[in-house]
Amino acid sequence: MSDARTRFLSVFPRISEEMTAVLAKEGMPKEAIEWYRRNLDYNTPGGKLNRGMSVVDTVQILQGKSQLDDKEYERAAILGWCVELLQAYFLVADDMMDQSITRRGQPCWYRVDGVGNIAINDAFMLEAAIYHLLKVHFRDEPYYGYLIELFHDTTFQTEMGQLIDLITAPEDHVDLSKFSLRKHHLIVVYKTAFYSFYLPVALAMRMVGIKDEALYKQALDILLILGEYFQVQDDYLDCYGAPEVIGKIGTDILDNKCSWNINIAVENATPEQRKVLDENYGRKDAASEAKVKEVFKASNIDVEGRFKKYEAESYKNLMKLIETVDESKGLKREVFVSFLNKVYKRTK
Ligand code: GPP
Ligand code: MG
Ligand code: MG
Ligand code: MG
Repeated sequence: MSDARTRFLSVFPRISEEMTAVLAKEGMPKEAIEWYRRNLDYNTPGGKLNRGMSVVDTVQILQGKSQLDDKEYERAAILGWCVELLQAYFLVADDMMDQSITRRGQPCWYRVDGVGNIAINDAFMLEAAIYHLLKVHFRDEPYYGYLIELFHDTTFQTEMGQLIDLITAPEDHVDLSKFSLRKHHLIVVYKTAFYSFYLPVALAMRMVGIKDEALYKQALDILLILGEYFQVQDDYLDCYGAPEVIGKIGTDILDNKCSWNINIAVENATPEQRKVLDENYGRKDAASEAKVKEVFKASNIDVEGRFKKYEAESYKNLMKLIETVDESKGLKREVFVSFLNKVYKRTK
């Protein structure tokens, strides 16, 4: 495990302690305290931690330091863990909505024995931890209001994205003519890019005291493109990633999702291939799913090949865009390069 990951993970037990102590102080019974601890531990720290660690990395880059001292590190890491708590909150809920089976190599939380619909409340309690931690650790900072606003705004944007993701994928009615790469673009920017890419960097920018609103706009413009690229990878891996590597079993074809793969297939399909897609996409059975995957493989469609091309082009375009950042204003190109390199050609 990398040193950076170990150091970031070492802050989590304190967060889990601090949050369960809140329930103890409120006089909650032991079962409730233990339930919350298990919820926090099961759902928060098991992922790649890219989002959370990017808060720390960005603070470090913007301050021009090779290492943050312990106090500075802890504060940046707490903000990073707030982003990971937001992610945990979304994933617990998303897995119920997508009827997913596994997440991070273990059963989705709602599928754990005895959890079920309680997972809805557990998701809310993961979100509540964010605002408690912000209050305890940042209330006296002049930028406290900005932190709260960033979490509220990006949460709302993500929920809008999740809404269009879900209503574009009705369970009882498959209509591929409703899909398009334009619609896909809107879905992925809202459901993923704001909270996964803009939020961590903007939090770090507030923390180091950047005030120039134009710099936030410039960061947003780059990070939304990076976030779109990341969600296209997620869509691609849903079909082509190895479940034991990505830690989850893909459900996009069964769920009738407006994913990148199906849009590429629809754009390039012959009428015969289109008929196969129309008859098999979004059906809840493995045989139909296999037929869709076969069409994805056809040489005129070649989702895999087109993805590799898209990936290489995205990297080139993003690097070009990053080069336009004028470092004399207080932003650093390295913030974006470092984030891009964390996700480029990822397999999980
Ligand atoms: C990723 O979609 C988007 C989210 C996890 C945001 C969920 C938002 C909510 C408001 C609950 P996805 O379903 O493709 O992710 P995955 O492939 O990891 O299930
Ligand atoms: Mg989803
Ligand atoms: Mg999902
Ligand atoms: Mg997905």
